[in-house]
Amino acid sequence: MSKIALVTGATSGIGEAAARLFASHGYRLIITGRREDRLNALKESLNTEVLALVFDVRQQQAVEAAINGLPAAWKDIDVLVNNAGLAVGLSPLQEGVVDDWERMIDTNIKGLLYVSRNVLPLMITRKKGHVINIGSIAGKEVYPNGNVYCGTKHAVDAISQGMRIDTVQHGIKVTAIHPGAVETEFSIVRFKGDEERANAVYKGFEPLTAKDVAESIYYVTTLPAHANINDLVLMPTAQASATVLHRNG
Ligand code: NDP
Ligand code: 8X3
Repeated sequence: MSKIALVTGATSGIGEAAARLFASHGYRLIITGRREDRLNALKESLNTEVLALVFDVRQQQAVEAAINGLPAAWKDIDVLVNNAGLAVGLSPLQEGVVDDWERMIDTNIKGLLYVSRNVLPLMITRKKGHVINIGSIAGKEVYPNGNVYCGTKHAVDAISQGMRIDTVQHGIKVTAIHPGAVETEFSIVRFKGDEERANAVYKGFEPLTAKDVAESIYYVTTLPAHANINDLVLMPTAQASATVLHRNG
């Protein structure tokens, strides 16, 4: 029986690329997100068995119902990619929009926790499984106006460490992958649909693509059973830190 990967936030960007890559390597896929039309289109385009689950990771009961309701043939999840996440806004803390903060905290921290809380017991029963949490360079450094987004990604870093400690006795692997700038819908979401502002983020240098990150996600699953990459920071060559970018022109 082929392995199963569950990818949250598979309707776009890194999650979609990861789903495509795992499918190309023969995995069966559980893909999740809120946009049902995109999930269905992705499902149709993948040459493997796919289960599409529409839920908002912020809704604890919906997450629990989706995972508990998995058909028996889909419960043996080998790889969980906790990818669903977002930044909303970029402003000084003292001018921050509380609703933006709540969206980031509820999605990036609580959503990741809800999904993990429901999937980990399934892995522990089988004494194997690999959880890959998508953090960010924003979880390693704090940059101006990044305050709450950086806070949520620092939390992903800490939660990944805690998850590794708590599940090591059960043979579970936990990897955190922290990308720098990746050109996806991320900045369009951050700037609330302002495409000009979003495009400016990636001007003058070559950012990572979603596929670049997907390849790292897949790579960490290919190590032998006794070896694990705990933490991986993946940057564009032109990016030295959260704030130091070498731009042409
Ligand atoms: P995209 O905006 O392209 O994709 C985000 C994905 O997250 C979408 O599939 C979206 O699905 C899903 N998502 C967002 N909110 C929710 C929610 N409440 N419930 C369920 N799914 C949700 O961005 P990226 O691919 O770039 O982002 C993926 C991850 O990578 C995020 O965690 C992000 O923080 C992180 N990251 C991104 C970087 C970048 O520069 N792009 C760099 C470092 C980390 P839908 O809207 O259909 O629900
Ligand atoms: C996304 C990268 O630098 O915009 O996590 O925070 S950054």
